Amino acid sequence: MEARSSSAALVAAAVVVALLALAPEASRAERFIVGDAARWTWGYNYTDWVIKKGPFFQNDTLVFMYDPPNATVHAHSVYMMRNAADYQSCNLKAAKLVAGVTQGAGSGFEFVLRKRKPHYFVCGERGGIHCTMGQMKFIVKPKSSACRDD
Ligand SMILES: *[C@@H]1O[C@H](CO)[C@@H](O)[C@H](O)[C@H]1NC(C)=O
Ligand SMILES: *[C@@H]1O[C@H](CO)[C@@H](O)[C@H](O)[C@H]1NC(C)=O
Ligand SMILES: *[C@@H]1O[C@H](CO)[C@@H](O)[C@H](O)[C@H]1NC(C)=O
Ligand SMILES: [Cu+2]
Repeated sequence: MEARSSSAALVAAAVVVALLALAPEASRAERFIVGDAARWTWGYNYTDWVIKKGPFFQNDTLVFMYDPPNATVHAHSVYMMRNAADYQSCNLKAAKLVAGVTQGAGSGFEFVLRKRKPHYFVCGERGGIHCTMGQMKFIVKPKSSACRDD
């Protein structure tokens, strides 16, 4: 009797484990506020943030939060650099606008990491000075969500 109920419990536990393993990948995607409490702003080390928060996986969401500019608040934006060289030098000439100066307001601007390629994010304000001097830049290369082990 004792043995039978404990083996029933084992079977039940195995079923739960099997169901968890079958859970769709998408439901495990995570959502990250870029910079956490600092949000998207001048002078925060986003390279360090990426190291601490990573790894990132395909379909995870990055949320960029920043206030729209006014007399006292400086403008920020989000651009994607085309390659590592442009990222290193903060050369915005071929950069693609991802979110304009007002799009980080409220609950923020969401970017889903759909592709497993390096994403070179920078702030494009002041002709690249927010990128060069303000450290508003980071690289994320999402891993396959099949590799998520949590
Ligand atoms: C990512 O999300 C899309 C849309 O929800 C889905 O079709 C795709 O299978 C997902 N990819 C992965 C690797 O989870
Ligand atoms: C930002 O963080 C990275 C990674 O921890 C570090 O290598 C770099 O020196 C930091 N930058 C500054 C300006 O402190
Ligand atoms: C500028 O925006 C900030 C943040 O949204 C707000 O707290 C502040 O009151 C605004 N200042 C002016 C002068 O509108
Ligand atoms: Cu900026």
